[in-house]
Amino acid sequence: MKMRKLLTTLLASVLVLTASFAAAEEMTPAEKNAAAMEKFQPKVVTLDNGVQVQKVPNDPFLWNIKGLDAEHRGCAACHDITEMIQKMDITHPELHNPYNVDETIDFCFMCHYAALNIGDSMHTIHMNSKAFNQMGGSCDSCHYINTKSGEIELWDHVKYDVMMGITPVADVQGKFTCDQDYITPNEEVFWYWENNDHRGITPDNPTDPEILDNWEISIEGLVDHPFTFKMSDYMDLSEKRVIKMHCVTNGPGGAYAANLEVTGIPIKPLLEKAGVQAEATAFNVYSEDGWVYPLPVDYLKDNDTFLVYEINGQPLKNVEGYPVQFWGENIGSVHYCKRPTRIALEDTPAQPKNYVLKRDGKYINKPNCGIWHYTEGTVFPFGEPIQFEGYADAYDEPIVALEISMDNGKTWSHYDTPNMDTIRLVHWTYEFMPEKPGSYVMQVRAITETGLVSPMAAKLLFNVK
Ligand SMILES: Nc1nc2c(c(=O)[nH]1)N[C@H]1C(S)=C(S)[C@@H](COP(=O)(O)O)O[C@H]1N2
Ligand SMILES: [Mo]
Repeated sequence: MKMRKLLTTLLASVLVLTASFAAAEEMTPAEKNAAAMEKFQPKVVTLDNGVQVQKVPNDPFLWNIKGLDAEHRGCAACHDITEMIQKMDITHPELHNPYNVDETIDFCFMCHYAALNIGDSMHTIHMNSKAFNQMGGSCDSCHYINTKSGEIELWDHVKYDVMMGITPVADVQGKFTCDQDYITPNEEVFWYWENNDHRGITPDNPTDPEILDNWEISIEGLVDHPFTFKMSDYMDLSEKRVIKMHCVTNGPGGAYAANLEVTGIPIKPLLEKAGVQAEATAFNVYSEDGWVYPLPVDYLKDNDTFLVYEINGQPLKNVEGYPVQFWGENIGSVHYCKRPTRIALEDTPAQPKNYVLKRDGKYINKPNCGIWHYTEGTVFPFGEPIQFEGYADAYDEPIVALEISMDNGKTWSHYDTPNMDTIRLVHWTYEFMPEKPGSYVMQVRAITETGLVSPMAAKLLFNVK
């Protein structure tokens, strides 16, 4: 739908351009300038929720529109990534946009950076796409060719470096707060079904209430007394805890992170009853379809684990793994096995697949942080302070500071976040009062105890009018 709209707009502008060029020859320079000033203004769109959005800054030279064609470049010019990947003829896990944060190509890279190189498939798909070719798509649609270095970059990665008309604010000042008490509302909780076969098919399991009570899990393997129990057998042990859930494949600036009050049966007393044998090295929670990410038995010493059946007082939804999901402290949520049927103590190798996604030996998304709620290009009224909000997290490492830049990374204002634990997300707020109307880009990055800095800052373009 978006494609067709873009195509019509493109065709229409080609017609207008042809007509106006003919006329332009007869215009005085002043008339020509006035016509150009009108024609090459960035679009302001009003979304269904009433929010006004302008994705490209105004600039006096009409550079962004005429010189860069900025409105027709980057993934979002044609796609909503969450919708688009479902339309592909190869299945993918369902994605969505909690906290109103759009998916970007950087989410795709999380799975497709090493194997199944996304660059290869993107080139094949676009070059063979009728729509892309009919629209006059080219290398420039997705890329920026850096004429100084000769590098082929991604437009989405460099657009704020090359567009004009962004107001820089050096050493930006604002009112900063941080806490870990924030609870993500249920409707903002992401879900992710990859499944053991990696086909990404979200299952459609029944959610009748009696299924929870009757759900059976066995404790087996290297234990003295293996046994099978029903959830109803141990409901009275239940505890409520606030624990984060952070997907290890959450892209830089992404929104696959939540702080939730969960209710669950602690696993420690069940393991005590079973009697874990000394040879056991791995604590493996298996789903009915075989999904398992082994954890070392030692992990259980310092971290609590739960069979969770409520999130913020609500039963799990089908997509969250109704009736039960395994949760643990200080691990990436790839370990949060949904619909577990077996807890097996084994003597196999085990390492937390916590968080450590590396490209060229470097982290891609640790530490991570995001700016919530505002659509890219949101227009705010001048004269009122803007309330920004988001999260930061580094899986197993505490966040010690956040840094904010509004001059494209030249200066960073530093805000300490003392005494943060790794069991919950860091939630931050920032109140910013723009001194004048214009377009601004806010960048946020997080810093951990060992000095890691977010490899890619979270960014948001906004306008003040
Ligand atoms: N059985 C099963 N459990 C699973 C998965 C899965 O595909 N199948 N996905 C895992 C991943 S990668 C994440 S991030 C979390 C997401 O939990 P949620 O869907 O409840 O948000 O579930 C984990 N548990
Ligand atoms: Mo995940």
